[in-house]
Amino acid sequence: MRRLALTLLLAATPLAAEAPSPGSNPIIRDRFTADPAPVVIGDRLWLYTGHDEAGEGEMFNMREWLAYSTTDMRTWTYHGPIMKVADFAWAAKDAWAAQVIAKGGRYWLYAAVEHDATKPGKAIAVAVADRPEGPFTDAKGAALISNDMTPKGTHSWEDIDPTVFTDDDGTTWIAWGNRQCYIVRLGADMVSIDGPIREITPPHFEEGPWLHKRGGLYYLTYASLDRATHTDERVSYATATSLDGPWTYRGELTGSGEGSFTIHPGIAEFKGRWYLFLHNAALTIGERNGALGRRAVTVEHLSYDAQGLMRPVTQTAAGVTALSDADP
Ligand code: FUB
Repeated sequence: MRRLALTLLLAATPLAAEAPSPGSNPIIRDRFTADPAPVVIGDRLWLYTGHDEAGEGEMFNMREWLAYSTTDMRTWTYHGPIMKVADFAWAAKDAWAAQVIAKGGRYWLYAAVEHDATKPGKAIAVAVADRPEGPFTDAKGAALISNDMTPKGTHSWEDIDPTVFTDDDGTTWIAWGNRQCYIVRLGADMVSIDGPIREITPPHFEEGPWLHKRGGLYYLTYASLDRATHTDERVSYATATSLDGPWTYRGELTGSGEGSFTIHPGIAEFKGRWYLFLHNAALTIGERNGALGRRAVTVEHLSYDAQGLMRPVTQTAAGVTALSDADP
């Protein structure tokens, strides 16, 4: 009889939810994160993200940038907010997409923010730190790029989403944009531009460009929107044998992020493997569900075919805990 009661009790007890394996997606589950930007520094991969804090009815509420790091792509160390948009005295709000690179023994953060009323519109800020975990401080005391510097643009938020890339000759380039994509060489001081701003907008470009190089090929990967066929962003890319172009459109790399209008690529090679960071809106934290302004960073394996083209990537729950195409 006792045995029957125990069997009935066990049958009626719901199974405890299985804890997700470390490293499965989304990789950060205790806060909403967006716009992932990885960079390898020594034996760690650092990941800089925006912090989504939108309440009900809010589109975005982003006030600071966060940093995480890992040595194994499975377990992530949180380093806290590394900077707030309020630390740029000339900026009004919006800690939007950022990227950090190391150069000259220092760490340079380029970020999209809203400029104050003296130069209305979005702008690109630059900050510097002596360690990857910060503290980062405003390196220029003014915008590096402001809306008046791209007068051909059609809207006030075209100067967002900087990607920075140092070529083999040591020159650093910055590309950015929303609907128009621009590129310019950075000065050796990292806080000025050196040369004319050129427009390089690839097909269906929406925002979130990411520059990287593999072998002799340059890749411009970005959030794309083909308004004729879909309503949420996907990731597309183009390649070139020189940063001067011409860029060859290579089509879509991913579909859309679950529940998310935006998707934002970040690419890194770490310990001999390639990774594609993205975000979606599939995370729920307590009573807060995913939304346009409550996103979650994910990561997938990235691989290339014999021609150097990136193989299509699907956002998965298993993420990098699954075998990659590059695995035997
Ligand atoms: O996170 C705010 C904005 O949404 C970013 O700057 C865009 O790339 C999009 O993800």
